[in-house]
Amino acid sequence: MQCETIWTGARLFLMAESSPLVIERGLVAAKNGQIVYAGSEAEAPDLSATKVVECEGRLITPGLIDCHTHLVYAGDRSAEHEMRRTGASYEEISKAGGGIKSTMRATRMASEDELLAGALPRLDALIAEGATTVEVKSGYGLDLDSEMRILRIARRLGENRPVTIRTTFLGAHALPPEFAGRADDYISLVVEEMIPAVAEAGLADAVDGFCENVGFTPAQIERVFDAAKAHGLPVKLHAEQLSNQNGSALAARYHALSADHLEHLDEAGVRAMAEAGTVATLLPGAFYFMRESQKPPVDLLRTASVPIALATDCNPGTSPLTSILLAMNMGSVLFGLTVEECLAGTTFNAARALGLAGTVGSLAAGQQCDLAIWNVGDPAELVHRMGFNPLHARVWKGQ
Ligand code: DI6
Ligand code: FE
Repeated sequence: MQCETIWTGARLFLMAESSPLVIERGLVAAKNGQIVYAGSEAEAPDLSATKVVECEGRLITPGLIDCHTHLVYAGDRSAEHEMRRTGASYEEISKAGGGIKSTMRATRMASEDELLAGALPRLDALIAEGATTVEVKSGYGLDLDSEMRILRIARRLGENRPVTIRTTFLGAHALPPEFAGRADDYISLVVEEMIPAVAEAGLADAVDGFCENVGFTPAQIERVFDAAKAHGLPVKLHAEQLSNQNGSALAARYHALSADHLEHLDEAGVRAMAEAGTVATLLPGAFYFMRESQKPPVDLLRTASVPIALATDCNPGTSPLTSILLAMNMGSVLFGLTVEECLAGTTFNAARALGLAGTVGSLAAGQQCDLAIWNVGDPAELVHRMGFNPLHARVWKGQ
């Protein structure tokens, strides 16, 4: 078979099934931006290519996937650092004029070009570590125009860089000040105007919400999910981050792609997620940054075979993290995930959390040819080290 590019002499971390497998002396072949073969050189079919890349024993993994970010925002929350250091809580910071609403004010005032210019360096940091697919949420606009603007910029990120961008509408992130004391009315706006407009414009691939005592109630999230469903959009949910609201079970009832954070998830929630096939996306950056102590129930998730994804949650307030490798390290050190779980969490399971299973996230024929080629032999090195980037090369759609 004639291909465009063949990478030879590599160790392959296939992630072809949910159980990973390292192949020594492996080969990946690409044609028309897709993988046509990934596996051992010895068993490869007859292949020729215009370009042959000798990998000299380097490790190839699927391109990494950051399946939960809030990359597009304006403003700076570094002043909150000192408040947090001296013991202020998330709620106290918010009451003092910080928090999501301070980012909302800055974001509403920023132009599209300013927002794009602010988001690109964050995206570039992820790309530099081998990310080939990145999810981007809205949620710092909180009015129709600003939310649409954020989603348009998210799409533009994908036009400006060689990366697959998936957009998520997160209008139900926080209550904007003009709706103070009228959360149900704001949800009506989200449901009756924002979701229809966003869906009509094709600007969102999914709909998310923040189900929390400082966010929205399960009943309000249900209304958001009903509207998403009516417009054919899959849902996901920020759930059980600071308290147990049974948001994950609610998400599971709507066959959510993922429920995210999950520190306060209980056994019933785990069971509901397992039955629905909802991915558990863990966000250790936020856990670390907020110095939380309650860990997500990893053992229960494993026992119930709930797929676990890992992401940066890159946002200006609670997880100013643009390193997917550090998220993997934190997933292992703080939550006890294995190396295989960390890698599955940023490839195969992250793809599922975005509704992209079968398209990206593993090295298998028919998948988009997204590769991360690392200057390491053992996958454990990717998880073990901190603040070191061993990426040798990155391939997106075969290029
Ligand atoms: N959970 C979080 O941790 C972030 N959003 C959310 O729903 C907080 C975002 C912020 O503080 O700006
Ligand atoms: Fe988040």
